[in-house]
Amino acid sequence: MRMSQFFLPVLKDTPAEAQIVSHRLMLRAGMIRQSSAGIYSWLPLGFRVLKRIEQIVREEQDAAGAQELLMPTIQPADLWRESGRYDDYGLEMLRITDRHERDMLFGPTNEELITDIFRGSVRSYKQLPLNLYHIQWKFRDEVRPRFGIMRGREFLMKDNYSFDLDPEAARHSYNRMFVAYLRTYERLGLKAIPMQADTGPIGGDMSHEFIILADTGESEVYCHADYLDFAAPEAGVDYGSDLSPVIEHWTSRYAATDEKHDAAQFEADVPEDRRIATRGIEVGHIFYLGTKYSKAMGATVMGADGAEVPVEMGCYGIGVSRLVGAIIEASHDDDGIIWPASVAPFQVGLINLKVGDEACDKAVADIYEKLRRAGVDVLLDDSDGRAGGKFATMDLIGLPWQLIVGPRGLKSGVVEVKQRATGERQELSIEAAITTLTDN
Ligand code: 5CA
Repeated sequence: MRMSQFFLPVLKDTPAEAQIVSHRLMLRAGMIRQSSAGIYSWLPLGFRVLKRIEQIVREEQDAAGAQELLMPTIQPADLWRESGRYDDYGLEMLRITDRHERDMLFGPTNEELITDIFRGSVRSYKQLPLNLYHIQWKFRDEVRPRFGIMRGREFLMKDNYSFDLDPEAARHSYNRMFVAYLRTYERLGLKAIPMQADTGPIGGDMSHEFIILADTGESEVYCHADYLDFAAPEAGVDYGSDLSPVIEHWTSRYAATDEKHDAAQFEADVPEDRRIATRGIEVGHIFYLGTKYSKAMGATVMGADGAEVPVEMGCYGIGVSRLVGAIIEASHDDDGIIWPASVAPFQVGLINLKVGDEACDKAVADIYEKLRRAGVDVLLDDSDGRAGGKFATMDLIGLPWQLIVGPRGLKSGVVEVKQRATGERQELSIEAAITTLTDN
C-alpha cells in the first residue's frame, strides 16, 4: 500500500478527550473516529488490526473444535421474555420497535438466540457435543462508555455456546475453551491471567475472566506473580484429551477480581513479595451456565436411556474490539504504538527519504515489489514530506519494521533497517535487508 493513496488521517495534537494512552494513540494514528458516545468507525489502519485479531481468535476456536456461524444483531424480544431477561437486562438493552409494533432489540449477547437454534434442530445426545460461535457486533447501552473502544456501546465480540449431555462433558467443553483462550492471547502477544470472577447478568455457577494487567484497566485484580512466567499451551494441543492438568496448573495460584477477592486468603496463599494487587483489562470471560437457559427455554435432548434432559450449556466471550486497545496498553512507548507482528496492520514501513531522487525512487520501487512478491505487507511512505515527520508517523503507527532508503546510504550500497520494538538499527545491503524482512 502506498501512503499517498492510503486513508490515514493522523492527528498532530493529542486529543483532549482521550484519558488513556490506547485511546489517544488510536485517535492520533487515525485508527478510529467516534460517531457518537461509545460508537466508533474503524478507519483502514484500525480495521486491518481488528481483522487480524479476529482471524487469530477464529483460528484458535476452529482448532478447539468450535464451529463458526453468524447470528443477526437484531433479535426478537419474545425470546428474551422466555428466559426472563427481557425485563432483567434493564437500561443496558437497546429496545427497538419495528413497523408492525413488534418488540425487537439490538443483541447485547446471544444465549437466547442460540438456544432457540439449538432446540429447533437438536434432538439426541448423539448430536452432542456441540460448540457454536460467531464474531458479531453487540450493543450495550453502558452507563459510562469510556476509554474509546475499551468500553464502547457498540463493540465486536466473539461469543460461543457449548451444548453437552451432562456436567462432566460440559466441564470438558469449558476446559477446551480455557485452553483455546490461553493460546489466543499468547498469539496476540499478551499475558492474560485467568481469574475467578462474578457471573453478572449472564448467570451460571463458575466463571473465569481473562485479565491483562494494566494500570489503566477498569477492574481491580489480585494475583500471584508466578502467573507472569507461566507458559501457554503449545500449538497442536489435543483437544480430545484430558485437559484438566492444564487447567489445574493455570488455576493453581491465587487470582481473583475484586468481586471474588478474599483478602485473608490472598495473604495466606501468596508470599508478600509475590503479591500483585493492581488493575486489569478484561479481555475475555467464560461461563459454565448449567441448565439456566435450556430449562427456561425447553432445550432438551434425548439421552442414551431415552429420557429427555435439559442440555448443559457454557458460554465464552472474547472482546475482539477491546483487544485492539488492550494490546496498545500493553505495547507502546512515548513515540507511539508497537504492534506485535501477529496483529500489525503492515509488517514493514518502507520510507523513501528523497522522493524525486532517481536512485531512491528506483531502489524503493524495486524493494517494494520484491517484498510484496514475497508476501510481506508493506506500507510505502512515498510522500515528499520531511524526514523527521516521516519517522514520527512510522513510529506512531508502530509497524514492526522500518526500512529507510536515502541517497547517502544508496551511494555506498546500503539501506537502514530499524526494529520498532527495540529501536535497533542496522545498515544492510538491499538484498540483506529484504532477506531480513522476509524471514521475519
Ligand atoms: N455471553 C457472554 C459470553 S459469550 C458475555 O457476554 N460475556 S461478557 O459480558 O463478559 O462479555 C464478553 C467480553 O466482551 C468481555 O470479557 C469483554 O472483553 C468484552 N466486552 C464486554 N462489554 C464490553 C464493552 N462495553 N466494550 C468493549 N468490550 C466489551
